[in-house]
Amino acid sequence: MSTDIPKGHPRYESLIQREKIKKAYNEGILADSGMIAHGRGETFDYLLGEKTTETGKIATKIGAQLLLNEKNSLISINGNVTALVANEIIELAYLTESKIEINLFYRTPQRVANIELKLMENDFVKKGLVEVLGKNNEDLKYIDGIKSPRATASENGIYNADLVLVSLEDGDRCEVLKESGKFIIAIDLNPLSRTAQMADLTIIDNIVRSIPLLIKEVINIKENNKYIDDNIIKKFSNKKNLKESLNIIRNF
Ligand code: PTJ
Repeated sequence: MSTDIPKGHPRYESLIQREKIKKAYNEGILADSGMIAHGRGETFDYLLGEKTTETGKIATKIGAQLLLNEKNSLISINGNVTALVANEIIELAYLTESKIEINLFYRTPQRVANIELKLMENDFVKKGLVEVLGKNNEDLKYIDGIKSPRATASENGIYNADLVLVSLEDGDRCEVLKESGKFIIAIDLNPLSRTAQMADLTIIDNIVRSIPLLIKEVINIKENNKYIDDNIIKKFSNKKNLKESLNIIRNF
């Protein structure tokens, strides 16, 4: 059931996200477990004050620079990401010349087709300006270590990418991606999740805020030459970043 949510509602943003999640489920884009994952995210978002933290902002700036630096970068998307930020992800991929890959934990041919259809509504994809991989007609390989449908990877995409941006990812797969030598940027609201802990750079933020902010930072770097200094990148400690995020939650 869809509801008209009044703009003045104190939980407007949160309720709009729920509507998007429900719609994507009804369209066969979201896995049923995607609703549970979203609920877990909501809890952490609440505890983080439902805004991008200072540590989240720094991680995002660095993430933007790394995405621009890396020529072989890939953005992995699943049902939840498609539900919440499909167009924004495509814009980010376009701006950073990254490929997109549909990579599902609960992979079914029907869900892949539904997600592909959704992405095809976007002009960048329609015009072939952003490449979408991981589709049904591809001969997918298995990422070493996980012999299940959720571990499939396109040879020209995740399998051979040097930098992978993952969001709302499963910890096992993040670990395997990391072990295969890739640099992993993760977006996850839970600083304790295995994905957050395994990644090289974790943006602890809601994807609905972090992707638009990544886009803003990428544009800032490209158009205003606001490069992030190498020293800042080298000095960045993901462990410290996660600890600071946990402290924010503790002091809530
Ligand atoms: O579409 P599929 O088949 O690939 O399935 C996707 C889900 C999300 C169901 C699957 O990857 C899964 O079960 O994920 P987990 O293990 O529940 O992990 C999801 C993580 O994302 C949790 O740490 C949540 O806190 C976090 N999260 C949830 N919503 C958001 C979020 N992080 C950022 N932004 C959100 N909006």
